[in-house]
Amino acid sequence: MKKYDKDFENIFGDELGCHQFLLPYRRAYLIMEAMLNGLNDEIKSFYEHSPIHSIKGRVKTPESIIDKLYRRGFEVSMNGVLELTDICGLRVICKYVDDIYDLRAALIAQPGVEVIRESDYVRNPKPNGYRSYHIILTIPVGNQRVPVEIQIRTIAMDMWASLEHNLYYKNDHEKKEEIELRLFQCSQMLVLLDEEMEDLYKELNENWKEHRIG
Ligand code: 0O2
Repeated sequence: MKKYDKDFENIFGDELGCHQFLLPYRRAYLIMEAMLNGLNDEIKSFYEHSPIHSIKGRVKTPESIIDKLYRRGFEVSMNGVLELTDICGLRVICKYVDDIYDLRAALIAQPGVEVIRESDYVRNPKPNGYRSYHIILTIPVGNQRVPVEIQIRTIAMDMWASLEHNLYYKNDHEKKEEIELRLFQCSQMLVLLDEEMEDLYKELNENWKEHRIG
C-alpha cells in the first residue's frame, strides 16, 4: 500500500482506525447477505422457485477506497470516503430477468431498508451494452445507517460484465471501436439468451405466474 501511505494516514490515522472505520461495513455485509438468503428461502417456500443463483461481494480494501477517490475526483479525505456508497457491495446473480424485479420488490420492502437511489440498466442498458439493476440503500447497523450497493443481474448479464471488465483493460487504441462494437453485439445476444431461457422456464412451469410475488 506504499503508494497511498500518506493518504491512508491522513484519512484513517492508523491500522486500528481503519479497522474500526470498516467494522460497520463488515457487519452491514453480513446483515445484507443474510437478508438476501432469507428472502430467497422465503420466496422458494411460497412459490417453489428460488430466484437467487449466487451472491458475491466484498467490503472495499483501504487501497481500493483511496483509488476510487482519485478515479472519481472526490476529496481525498474522510469527507470524500463518506461520499462513497459502495464500500460495502453485493452482487446478486439471479436465474431469470423477472427474478431481478421480484427480488428488488421484496428487498426494498424489508424493515430498516431505505433506498437512496436505483438505476435500472436492465430495462435501460448503458450504451456499451451493460445490464444490471443497481440499488443504493442504507441499513441500520448499531446506531448508524450504513450505505450498501446491491447489483442484481442474471447469470448472462454477469458473464458479460465480468468479461467486459477484463477485456476493457486489454483494449488497445487501434481496435477500440471494433472491440466496443463486438462487445455490444455480445450483449445483444445475451439479451436474446435471457429471453429464451425465461420463455423455456415459463413453458415448463405452467403455473409460473403463481410462483411470482408480482
Ligand atoms: P468498482 O471498481 O467496481 O468499485 P450512479 O447512480 O450514476 O451514481 P450507477 O449508475 O448505479 O451510479 O453505477 P456506476 O457508478 O455507473 O457503476 C457502479 C458499478 O457498476 C461499477 O463500479 C461497476 O461495478 C458496475 N458497472 C457500471 N457500468 C459498468 C460497465 O459498463 N461495465 C462493467 N463491467 N461494470 C459496470 P465502479 O464504479 O466501476 O467501481
